[in-house]
Amino acid sequence: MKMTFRWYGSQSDPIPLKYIRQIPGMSGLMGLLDKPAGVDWPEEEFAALKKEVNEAGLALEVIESVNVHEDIKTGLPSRDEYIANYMSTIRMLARQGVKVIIYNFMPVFDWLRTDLARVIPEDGSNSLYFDEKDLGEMGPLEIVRKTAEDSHGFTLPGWEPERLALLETTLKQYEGMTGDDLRKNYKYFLDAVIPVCEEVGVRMACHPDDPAWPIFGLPRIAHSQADFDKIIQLHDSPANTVCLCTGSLGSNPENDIPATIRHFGEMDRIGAMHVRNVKYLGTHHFREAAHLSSAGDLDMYAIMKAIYDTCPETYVRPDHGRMIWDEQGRPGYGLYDRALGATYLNGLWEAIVRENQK
Ligand SMILES: [Mn+2]
Repeated sequence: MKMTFRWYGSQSDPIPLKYIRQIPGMSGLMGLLDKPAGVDWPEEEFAALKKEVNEAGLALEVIESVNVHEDIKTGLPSRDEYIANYMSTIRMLARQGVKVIIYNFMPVFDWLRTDLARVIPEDGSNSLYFDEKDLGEMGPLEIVRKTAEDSHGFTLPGWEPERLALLETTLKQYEGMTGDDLRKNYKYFLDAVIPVCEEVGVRMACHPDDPAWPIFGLPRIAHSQADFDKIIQLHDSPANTVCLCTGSLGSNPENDIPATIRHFGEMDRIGAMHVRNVKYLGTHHFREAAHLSSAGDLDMYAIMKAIYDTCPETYVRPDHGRMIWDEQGRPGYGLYDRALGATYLNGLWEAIVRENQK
């Protein structure tokens, strides 16, 4: 297990790399370059980022959100150009030592919350929150406006302004599209990029829908074990893997997270793990919780044990944290609670390793 931390680059992340390095057991980043979907990433820029990260004593082997252009998802003729850029970016990242690319194939919205700072009454901290009842009263455009207002000026991953500017047009393109239509376009994409990944030694890792059910009538095809079985079968290869995000899949109590980790771990189809906890408040109603098992509804020990048993070499990062100790930062991506999360997960890991060495 390689413990990593998501970081947004020195231009847009208030957390210095030095602080991340000082979290015990931290070995690297899941990093992100601030590039619009569809762009061929310039190598000089990435090389500079890698140098900065390595000089801070951290590895940069996992890149998140090399975003897939909506034209690829909707199957427009312009997709070929964007796919060519994507393949070129894969080759560039491989040259720079990247092993895993996390992405998603969700229409329009990567993830959705109805409140980015809901106070947790028990301790006065706050966290991301979702209640479908609140969403019912807001259309997609309204929720986008609200999320932008509530994000303290930070660009949130998946909510990049250039994507959202085209929201109305993009939503129209998905009208009438079924899950099977989307999977057809997905297969076209994977058939192009997975052979490149095999050639250069990179794994693509698809992130689940969040929350783990359909929203706004959009086709969503990545929110259960059965969905990911289909995704893997679209182009069966060790390079076509899952970024198993426990909090995203776990937003739906019907998903048995440890069992799903074991299922894909045993197949060697887990490229990376996002590990966090959620607290169920009702049907399609939850908030994010501290990582500790007793703070939410996921069994974090069983999750770490499933990783230990089936994919012990994978990359793990703590995921969204609460805002605690009056920290002001990007919602979900403050320093303190994610550092506590990493430390807790490392503690579980040490105990599991020691128990199993007996
Ligand atoms: Mn995640």
